Amino acid sequence: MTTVHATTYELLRQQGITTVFGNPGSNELPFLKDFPADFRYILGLHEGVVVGIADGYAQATGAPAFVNLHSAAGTGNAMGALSNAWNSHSPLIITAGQQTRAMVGIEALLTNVEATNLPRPLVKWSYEPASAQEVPHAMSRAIHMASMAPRGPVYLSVPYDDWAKEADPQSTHLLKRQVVNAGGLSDDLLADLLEQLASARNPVLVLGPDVDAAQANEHCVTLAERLKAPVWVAPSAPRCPFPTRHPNFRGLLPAGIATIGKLLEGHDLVLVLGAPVFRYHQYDPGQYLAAGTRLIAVTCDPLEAARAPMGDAIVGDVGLIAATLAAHVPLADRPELKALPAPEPVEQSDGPLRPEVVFDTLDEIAPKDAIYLNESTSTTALMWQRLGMQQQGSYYFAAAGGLGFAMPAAVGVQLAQPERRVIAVIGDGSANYSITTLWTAVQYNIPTIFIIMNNGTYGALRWFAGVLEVENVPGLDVPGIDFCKVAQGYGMRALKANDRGQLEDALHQALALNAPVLIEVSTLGPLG
Ligand code: TZD
Ligand code: CA
Repeated sequence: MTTVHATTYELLRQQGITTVFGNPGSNELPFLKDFPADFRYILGLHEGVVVGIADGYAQATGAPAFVNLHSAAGTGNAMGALSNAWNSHSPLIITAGQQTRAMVGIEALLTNVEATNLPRPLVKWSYEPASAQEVPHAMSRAIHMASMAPRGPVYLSVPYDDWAKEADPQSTHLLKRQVVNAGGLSDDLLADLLEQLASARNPVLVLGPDVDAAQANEHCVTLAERLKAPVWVAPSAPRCPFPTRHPNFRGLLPAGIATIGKLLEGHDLVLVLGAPVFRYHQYDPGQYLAAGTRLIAVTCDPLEAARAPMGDAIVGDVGLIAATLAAHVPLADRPELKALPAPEPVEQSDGPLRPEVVFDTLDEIAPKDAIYLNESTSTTALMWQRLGMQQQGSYYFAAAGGLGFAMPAAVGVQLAQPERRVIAVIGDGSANYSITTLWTAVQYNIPTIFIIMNNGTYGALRWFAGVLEVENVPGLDVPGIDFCKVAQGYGMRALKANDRGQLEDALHQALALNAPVLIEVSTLGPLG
């Protein structure tokens, strides 16, 4: 007889999924039993870390990543990470073990009560098969649901007694199924869009994370060069969709309504590709767009299109549409754009270091194709100004702003892209949400470099307290953590950098090693 276990593993194999990111419990052991030799298991010590690693891996490979969590408690621990994965359209197949069917109704210990409701609303689809025979079919649905546009996390709860049962012989139909999206522009839509672009006097491009996810950065370069249009990155950016040293690049849009409206003033047409319109943050009321500015957004996500407060939207394949526009848009009859001046260098030889110095040092020493993960919240704008990020897939940030993403995601990205070095720039506050990531990086020798920006405080919240004009707020400082000792406790090499010279030395040492390293830098806070 062929078991549900054997059939499901064969399905995963045929669908190209052979890595399991997990943290196991008793409900999951029957699934993990006789773990096939051609599969690999990556153990994370907390479920937020497990989903964070899988999220980084899924984003960097562009393929679905498989996660196995423990029942309700494991799922609950993963919810913060799931909020980021939901917002970044990360194709995650999150499975969780359920109690044995005979004991779900009596709610034995480790029953996942109303399992399918637990991860909502942060999943596209959530399911528990009605019978053991349905498990391979449900897994097949999960894979295709996660992978189809708009991609995103799905959830599957499987009672642990299902794995040993006999599979439906017709499950073999599922093994090699391919389900693909086709979502280019119709001739009419293309003609209309080209006409709008050609007749615009002063168009501007605003690019979002799904450009990078669609591997369409180069198409956007061509499009910007042919339109001779400036390029902004959409606010609260989770990825980098355009080379930051390109002459047309203007920077990261700030995340306020009025500020964006004013910044885009004077442009008669705003073309947004691959971003929600917009992911605002601080409340900055005002005009979404100045009078005389029109906006058209191209997105893979109908929910994004529907909820935008202004402009028209086209729901389709962002990569295909960017490629089509780049190939067809005529060369504009306007002067070429000039690059913005480089930011002023900051002279400082002793510490604590200004964040500008950290980024300038990184930019000078790190490989040009380094991949950056950012969770140093008060220094994001400086990072975008001072780091050259030229290639596809060079930057990742928590798409929902949920901290605890960048450390594990850095490990997932490094696992997906061993040929490029991953550098995670992490605030001392943010580092604590997923600190156990260090253990996984050490145990699997995943050579991510973690740079801890230690200013002793939740700097972004100090800034926000000023924006909101609130005073005497408790809980904003995090003094007294020795990150080198913490890293060493997890078995990781760790270096302290108290001034620029020490940072340079530490970076050279870390880059020479094929192993994970943590560098703790004393930095000045945002208020000096
Ligand atoms: N908890 C979670 C899971 N996500 C969050 N975004 C926050 C809390 C709130 N939060 C921010 O939005 S920024 C921030 C917190 C606590 C401070 C992070 O401090 P840091 O970086 O040391 O990492 P900076 O540069 O000092 O701000
Ligand atoms: Ca900090």
